Amino acid sequence: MEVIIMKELLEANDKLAENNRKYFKDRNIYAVNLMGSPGSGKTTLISAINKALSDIQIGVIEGDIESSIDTERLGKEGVKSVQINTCGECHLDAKVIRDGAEMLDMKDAIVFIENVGNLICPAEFDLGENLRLLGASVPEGDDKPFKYVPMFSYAEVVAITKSDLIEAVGYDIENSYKGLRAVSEAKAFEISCKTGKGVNEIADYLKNAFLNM
Ligand SMILES: Nc1nc2c(ncn2[C@@H]2O[C@H](COP(=O)(O)OP(=O)(O)OP(=O)(O)O)[C@@H](O)[C@H]2O)c(=O)[nH]1
Ligand SMILES: [Mg+2]
Repeated sequence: MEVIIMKELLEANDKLAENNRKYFKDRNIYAVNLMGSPGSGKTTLISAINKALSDIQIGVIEGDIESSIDTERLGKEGVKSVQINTCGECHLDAKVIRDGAEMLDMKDAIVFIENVGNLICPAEFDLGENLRLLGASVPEGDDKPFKYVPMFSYAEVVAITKSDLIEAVGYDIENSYKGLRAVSEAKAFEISCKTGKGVNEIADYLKNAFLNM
């Protein structure tokens, strides 16, 4: 019985995600579903990309279980953002993304959807995004692609964040690529928002994808 309910729930979500895709297309929005563990550097990455892309409008739909810390932080930097509190839910779904997109009310923009910090559940929910981006931070360990296969295989682009900490935490980057390549052909960027490494590269990648969609 539980299996049937879950299947129905995901099918209903997929229909709403298709509507979202049309909504984003009609408004010339390139939507990026940014997933990753709690504290993997998602908001910091959005902030850095926003600074790198001064000629492109950026909007953010922020998903958190509680609080508006991330939207307040982005607001101070002049980034238009809306906050969704899931009140305990471990992922965002297509319904709340539509509500968030209407609140954000933007067009001709790259819109980041910062998903709830979680390396498991968000990989089951299509939001109608254009791109699934995973922020996988160095302090989490190089073995994560081997252990969280659904998420690493769901992502179309992987940002290896906090690369300035590679030596400090003994991160074996070859091992992380070995795990990633076993399950995915996702494009990978090595990024540090502290030193700026890789920020312009991922920003340009998103800009090109937006301008050529
Ligand atoms: N050393 C280093 N620290 C970073 C980097 N990026 C982010 N951080 C730090 O990592 C911590 C978490 O960053 P956030 O951007 O808030 O992470 P998040 O994924 O948005 O966190 P949640 O929204 O709570 O899941 C903060 O203390 C950041 O300053 C980086 O490139 N290098
Ligand atoms: Mg955040």
